[in-house]
Amino acid sequence: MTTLRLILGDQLNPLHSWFSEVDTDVIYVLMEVRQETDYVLHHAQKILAIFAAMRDFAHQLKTAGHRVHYLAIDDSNNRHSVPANLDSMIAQYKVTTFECLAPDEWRLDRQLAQYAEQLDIPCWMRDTEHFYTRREEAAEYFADKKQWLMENFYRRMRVKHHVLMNADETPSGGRWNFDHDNRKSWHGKPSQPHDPRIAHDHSALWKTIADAGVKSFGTPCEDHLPWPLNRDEALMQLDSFIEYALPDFGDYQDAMNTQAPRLFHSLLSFSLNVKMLNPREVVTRAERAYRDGRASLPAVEGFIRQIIGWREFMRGVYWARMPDYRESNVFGNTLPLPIWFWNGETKMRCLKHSIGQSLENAHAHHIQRLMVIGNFALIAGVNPAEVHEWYLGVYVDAYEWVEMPNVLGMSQFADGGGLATKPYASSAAYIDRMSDYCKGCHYDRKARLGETACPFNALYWDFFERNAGRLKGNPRLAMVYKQLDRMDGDAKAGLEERAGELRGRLDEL
Ligand code: FAD
Ligand code: DLZ
Ligand code: SF4
Repeated sequence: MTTLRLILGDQLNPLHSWFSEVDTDVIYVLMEVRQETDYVLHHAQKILAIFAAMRDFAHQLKTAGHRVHYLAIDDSNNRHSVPANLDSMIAQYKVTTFECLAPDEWRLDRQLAQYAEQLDIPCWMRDTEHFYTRREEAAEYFADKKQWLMENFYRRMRVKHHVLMNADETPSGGRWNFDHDNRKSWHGKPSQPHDPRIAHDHSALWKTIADAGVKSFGTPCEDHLPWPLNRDEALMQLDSFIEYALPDFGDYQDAMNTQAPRLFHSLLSFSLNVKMLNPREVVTRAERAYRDGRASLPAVEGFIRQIIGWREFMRGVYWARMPDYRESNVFGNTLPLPIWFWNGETKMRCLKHSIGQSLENAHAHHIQRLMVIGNFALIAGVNPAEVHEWYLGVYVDAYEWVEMPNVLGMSQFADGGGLATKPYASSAAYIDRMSDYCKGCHYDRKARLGETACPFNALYWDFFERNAGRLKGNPRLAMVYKQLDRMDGDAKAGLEERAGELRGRLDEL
């Protein structure tokens, strides 16, 4: 009797119950396949980090005594599709049972379910033992509610999992949410903590990937790959975050600065999403820092909300809405993604920095993703499917279950408000308040019209004017439409003309 157990590249959890005992009748398989490298154009660091982490994981399993079959990208027996490789292995090892861990992506979930259906041996799909919630849990919670509000879901999670709660079921500090205290811009103090990540030399692996013909973009950083490649490294990074960055996380959560790409963010999304870290241990350590007086409640609450709130909520949205979700485009946007998304060469300093940093580091923090890059694509009217593919490829932490609701729902409002109560659109004023981008920019942040007027300004007003039919009745946008209604006809016509001219030449901005 032989069992084959498949481990995907984002299922690298050494604490999974599968591994609690060694069974020589069980073979674990990991595979580097073109099916997964090529379904979207990926950032080089994303491919490199996943392969290096998969190899490290396979090595750890072998060291612990497990039987492992690792199919490398250049293995001559590699058929480069998950089902084809499984077929080969089932035949080779005379497998009598097939098991996998529930994939987090709809595409693979379907593929493995269909594969299992046609096998004539028993098949089991196991839980990854990673998330707080089941796939359907958010949908069950919102079944009888008018709108999916993250805040309601988050409060329920706090109570259910007893996170930052008092014994009498009231929230610690008497408040659920400290968001309003967490909006400072950053001017150099306190200093950005040092980057806790270890640099790895993976030049040889990078050469193998390139020689295999895998296409990618962005800087590979093959001789100093900075992403944690196993649980020990991820835990070191977590410790460093809790000690040096968490205390200031809340205050500067929304800040952006050309001199500080990391600010006080954790850089833990890769370790979490490939499951080296469990969200529970991250939340427990953050809460402990508050209880021990090492970090304030607004900082810790702000951080924990991202994990038990946004992260689990987005996953619930994904499973509730797929597969139709990927077609979302309520504004009917059709413009192609500007060319500078691939090279960062734009005169708009905010985008040059945010996209440049994404291409260099395979990472940008939340407000850069939302209020600079996503905001521009939204108000310019770029096709959301193209925006989604770019985000899915560029970030080291991008997996469809978390990326798609963030991009199509939160950032592009392409689902018509399924999860955001209003579009995250802003003019230059917001970007200027939260960053140092506008100083030194080719464009004038205050001007709306004229050759050097900041493109965000005319595009912002034009976005609301163009989409008034859909958005004007939204009470959260009453102020915006009041201002638009107060504008005289000439002012509106000027903005429309300027926006039309900008939308006609996005590549040149
Ligand atoms: P921190 O700021 O330190 O936050 C801590 C953790 O909270 C993160 O590691 C992450 O696990 C979680 N988190 C924070 N915000 C969110 C959120 N909105 N949704 C889900 N989890 C969240 N996150 C991804 O993990 N993968 C993605 O592909 C992704 N795409 C995004 C696309 C857009 C348009 C936007 C606006 C956000 C996206 N996010 C995504 C959320 C967020 O930007 C990243 O999780 C964060 O920047 C990762 O860096 P960090 O670990 O330093 O995060
Ligand atoms: C993202 C990715 C890449 C680039 N390559 C592989 C791979 O070769 N083998 C693999 O098992 N996983 C890879 N991954 C991660 C998968 O795409 C991920 O497991 C799915 O997106 C499911 O969430
Ligand atoms: Fe961006 Fe406009 Fe500011 Fe330039 S002026 S950095 S384009 S918001």
